[in-house]
Amino acid sequence: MANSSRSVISMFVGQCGIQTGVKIWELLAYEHDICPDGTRDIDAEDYGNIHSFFIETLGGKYIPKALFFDTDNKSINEFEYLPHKEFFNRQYTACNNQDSNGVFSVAQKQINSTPLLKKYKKTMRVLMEQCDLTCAGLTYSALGGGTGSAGGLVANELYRKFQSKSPTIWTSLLPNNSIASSPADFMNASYALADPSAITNVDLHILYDNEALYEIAKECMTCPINFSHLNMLVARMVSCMTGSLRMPSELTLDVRDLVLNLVPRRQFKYVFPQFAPGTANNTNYRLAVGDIVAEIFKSSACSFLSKTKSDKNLITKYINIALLFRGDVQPQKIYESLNKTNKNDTDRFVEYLPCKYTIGINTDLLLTPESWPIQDPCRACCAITHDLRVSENFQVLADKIFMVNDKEFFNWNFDVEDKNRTSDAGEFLANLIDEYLNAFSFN
Ligand SMILES: Nc1nc2c(ncn2[C@@H]2O[C@H](COP(=O)(O)OP(=O)(O)OP(=O)(O)O)[C@@H](O)[C@H]2O)c(=O)[nH]1
Ligand SMILES: [Mg+2]
Repeated sequence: MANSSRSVISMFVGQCGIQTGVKIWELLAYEHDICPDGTRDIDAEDYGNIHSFFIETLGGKYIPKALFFDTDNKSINEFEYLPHKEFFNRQYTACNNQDSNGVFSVAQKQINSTPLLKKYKKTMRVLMEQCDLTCAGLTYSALGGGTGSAGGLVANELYRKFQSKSPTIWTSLLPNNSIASSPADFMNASYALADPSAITNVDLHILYDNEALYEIAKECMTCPINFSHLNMLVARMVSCMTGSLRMPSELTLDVRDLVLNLVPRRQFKYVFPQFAPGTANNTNYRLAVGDIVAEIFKSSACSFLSKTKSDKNLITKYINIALLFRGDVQPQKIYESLNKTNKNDTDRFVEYLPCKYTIGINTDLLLTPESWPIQDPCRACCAITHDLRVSENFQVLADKIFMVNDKEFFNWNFDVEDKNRTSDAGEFLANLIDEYLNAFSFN
């Protein structure tokens, strides 16, 4: 059933993207009282904007406005074993049966030279027909995966073709310092970041890594940690980020505002999330607004990107921070806390932008499904920060790709085209790092 709500289209690409998507939708369904089979109690409270993220079918069920895309079929076939299997409509999935073996150019060829791309386009068209007004395209994938990188680019590009006037946000897993499934992950990530299509078709790029997520998960969950737990943390971030589009807000901050406020120039669009409270004990889960704000600025405790030099010395500098609050929070308390926290620290922000903070408040509590091993805090904040630490993480990536480039095995797995891509990607990263450093030193 088409409806006139402003729709957000979510696109989940590759294994990491799809598995993260499963947790995101489990959480969004739970927040909107949707059962695992897609039905919804008619007496359930109407948040008003349920149609921004869900399609109401003719049979009265609610299903995600989402596409799932992979070169192999493993992650999509897993839907069959989920309690939510009926909720994930196979009509909105597209896959082949062979992954890229972790190589960007192989994934690119598979996508472009098989019926997969045609199928994906068709799937997207069918989904778009369900949505009169579309206000954002959100893509999720691992930049280190062959499919996550090459397929992520395709997802963003196609969305842009269908909807040229609404922003695209790519939330992606960056391979990090110590954990990556293969050195090729670094190459794939750098190719995706430097690809001309990413430069033109992605408006905001949210980065996180598994090493940082493991650290947070260890603090707030007592069970042995696996990917699904890391994906729960990402799902909570997405719940905060999209709250204003799905439920009534005390202070609205929707995904378009995020792009407007966090991206001062086209090339500066790389941000990363933090979450407070970052640890789970009963005291922390009742933290006052002031303590939550202070925790965000301590940063290293709850950041979604691994620690860097700046974290340790606390000399990072911000362009802008979006603070998305959930729960029992009054605006006045936030303003007081921000003034207090930053009173003696005038150097913390670049000075040439009109505002330092962008704030959103949804007073609905951040709830999590009962089976998730995380407590529900009575107030929480997801901060999306644009700051110098991003360029430090890119420096790590740039160093890695030149290390991998020198290795013999690179010649076995990659071809001449990839070698050229590596030098282009290295140049792109070096320029970007320089531009960031200049922007941060200029006041
Ligand atoms: N957080 C998280 N990371 C994952 C998950 N699944 C895989 N990863 C990480 O993602 C990176 C590889 O990406 P995948 O998503 O497996 O690859 P892909 O996009 O399917 O691409 P192929 O190489 O073609 O298989 C590795 O660093 C994995 O550790 C997941 O569910 N959650
Ligand atoms: Mg895969």
